[in-house]
Amino acid sequence: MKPSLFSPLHVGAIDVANRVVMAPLTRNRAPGAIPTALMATYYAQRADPERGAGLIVSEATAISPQGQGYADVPGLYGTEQLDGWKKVTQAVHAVGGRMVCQLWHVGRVSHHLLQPDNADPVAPSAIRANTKTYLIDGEGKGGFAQTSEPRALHRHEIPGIVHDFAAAARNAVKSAGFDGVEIHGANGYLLDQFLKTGANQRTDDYGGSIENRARLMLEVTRAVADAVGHDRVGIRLSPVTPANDIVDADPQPLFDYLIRQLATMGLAYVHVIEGATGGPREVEGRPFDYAALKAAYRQAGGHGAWIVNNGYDPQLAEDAIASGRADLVAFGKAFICMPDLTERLRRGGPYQGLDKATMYGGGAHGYTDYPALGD
Ligand code: 8OZ
Repeated sequence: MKPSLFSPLHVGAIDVANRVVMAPLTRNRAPGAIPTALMATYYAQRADPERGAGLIVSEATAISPQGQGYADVPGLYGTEQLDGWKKVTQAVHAVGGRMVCQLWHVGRVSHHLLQPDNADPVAPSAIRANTKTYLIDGEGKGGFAQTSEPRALHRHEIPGIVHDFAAAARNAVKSAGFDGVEIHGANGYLLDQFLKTGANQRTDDYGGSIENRARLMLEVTRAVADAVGHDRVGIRLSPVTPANDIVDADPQPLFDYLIRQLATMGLAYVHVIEGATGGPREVEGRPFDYAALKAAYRQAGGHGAWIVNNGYDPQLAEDAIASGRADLVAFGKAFICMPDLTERLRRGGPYQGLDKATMYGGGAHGYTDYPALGD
């Protein structure tokens, strides 16, 4: 029988009850980087697999103070943060949900006001991203600000970045109770910056050739897999997104190499953003063959699940699963405004819309007060 959005699946060591994934969504509601009780409510509302996600990917979570690039995003490096996350995972597990934590280092997409000792953000090269980050002003109100000029990481600092990813992964699974982790390799953040020519002009063994530019992401993935078990690790990629001012001169061979290396690591899943993150599925001037990417992964021995994301409507999602083009589909904005999205997909609606004004920062409004069917 053909699988549907409502079929169960083994995602590495994680058994999921359906193929509907809640995508990672930054919501800026963790003051001091500490997850709150309100966050536990929000995730638990979306975690019952009868009505909600088969798998939740947490909002992007900083692996270290240096990895932070926005106000009020959570972290994974301090005891209070881990205790906060523990309450979230307990609430999710109590309703039968599954949840992985997205491991995040923003690299150059930060502001010195968000960095330890007001230091410059770090990056592969000292090239500023033409993008904005989110700060809290003196009055406690949120606002967007241009990112700061970064400094290039010294060669000797790179093992520390790998170490921070592995330590955060261990914290996530062993202390905070997550079912696994997702490495944030997408959207113009640190690992994507190393990967792509637009941000990486290094002349050492982490820059230049495809092999060199992919080195950090592969080292991080191996270290994280060693820390928590390869079958509890996923990775998120965005081959052609322009998010956060990122670009690569020739993404198809870059991602072909990367995916063939990842295929040897026994990962639980690969999660691919197709097109411009949160925007069009086709990016002008940046064609990309996603079927070839998946074929290369399978050909090189990659057995894990394949998650697709970006602009999926119910029909496109069902077709992706039924055709075998993907094993799971991740929904972002739809899960913000429909906690019971899976139930609505099963019934063919009704669907309700998103209030964009409450996406980043704030409290319960636009967060835990979207009604489910029958509320
Ligand atoms: C929206 C706002 C801030 C951060 C990403 C973590 O794009 C993000 C993000 C999205 O991956």
